[in-house]
Amino acid sequence: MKKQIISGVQPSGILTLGNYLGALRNWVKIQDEEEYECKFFVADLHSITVSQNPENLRNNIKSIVMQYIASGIDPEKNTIFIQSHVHEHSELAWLLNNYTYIGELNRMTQFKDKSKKQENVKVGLFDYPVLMAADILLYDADYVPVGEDQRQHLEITRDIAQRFNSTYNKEIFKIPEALITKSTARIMSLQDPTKKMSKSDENKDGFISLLDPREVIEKKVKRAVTDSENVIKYSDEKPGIKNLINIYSAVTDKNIEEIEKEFEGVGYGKFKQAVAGAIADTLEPIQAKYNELALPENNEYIENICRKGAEVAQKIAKEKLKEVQEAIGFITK
Ligand code: ATP
Ligand code: LTN
Repeated sequence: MKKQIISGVQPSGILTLGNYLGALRNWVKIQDEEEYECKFFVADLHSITVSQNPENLRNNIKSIVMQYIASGIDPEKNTIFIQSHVHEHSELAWLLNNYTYIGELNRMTQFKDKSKKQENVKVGLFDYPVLMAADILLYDADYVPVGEDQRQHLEITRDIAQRFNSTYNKEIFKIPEALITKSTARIMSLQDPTKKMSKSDENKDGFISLLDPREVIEKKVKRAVTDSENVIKYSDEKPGIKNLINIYSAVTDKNIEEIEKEFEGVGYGKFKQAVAGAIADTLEPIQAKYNELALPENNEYIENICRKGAEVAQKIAKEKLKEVQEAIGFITK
């Protein structure tokens, strides 16, 4: 039996370099390992926990699927689907709500951060981690490859699963584990290196998008907030430079010492040019593939992938949901 992997990204915009290095790139690595079976979905149900324009949302959902494939996710090897196409996600989330405490949801830092930005805080935003637990538990996932910001959501998923299992004294749910790659777990904003890089940041200079052209990448990196020391040194006291070194290391596969040596005696200007160039080189092939997938004649190809993916996912999800309903005491059809 292969180890089961599941992960997703919200279609709240174009993926950032943070999403790519923290999540997508690890998915691509995992898909090549024989012992894993992977499912990657577009978390559209999650994205409406903050307001979305319908036209943009529609475009973003398809665009995320294309960005997955352009980043190297092979649709032949993996199941790719759109979350709302498998209604069992919403249904299990409702059931799990009854095994989740308000107190534990209140502790979620993502909720605390995002609710500050909503005038009337939505129930959906509060309930987000329960839907995420449903996404994971439906598929008996062993591992969930995500960035550091999702660790807390994985912990609550484990708690909910354990609570459910012990309520019915039966191993209905597998207890999943987060899979987080330390060096790229938290890529920081270029404008505020104490904050994570995020695709919904209203300051566009804070993030590099997967589809940014080379000139834009150069401009954003040049503007990146650093200190005034002008020395390329990896240190917690220099969060801006530390972040750029982390990014450079991730896109070139060089280690920190090598990088410090490479830029010894060189100022921030030269270093930033090198970082921007290395990022652009990494993103170039992804952008070329994306542009090809975005051609109208490939629309059907993308739709077929999603349709087939939803079928595969739903077969599994349906069975798990039934098991849950029976454990609770519902009469199933
Ligand atoms: P939003 O701004 O809409 O909240 P986001 O950019 O934070 O979105 P998500 O869709 O929430 O992105 O995250 C998708 C995946 O990317 C998750 O696995 C998440 O942990 C990871 N991720 C997001 N931002 C970063 C980051 N700055 N560094 C590393 N990983 C990240
Ligand atoms: N909350 C995640 C997206 C997400 C997810 C999931 C990730 C929704 N459901 C299940 C892994 C497994 C985020 O990145 N914000």
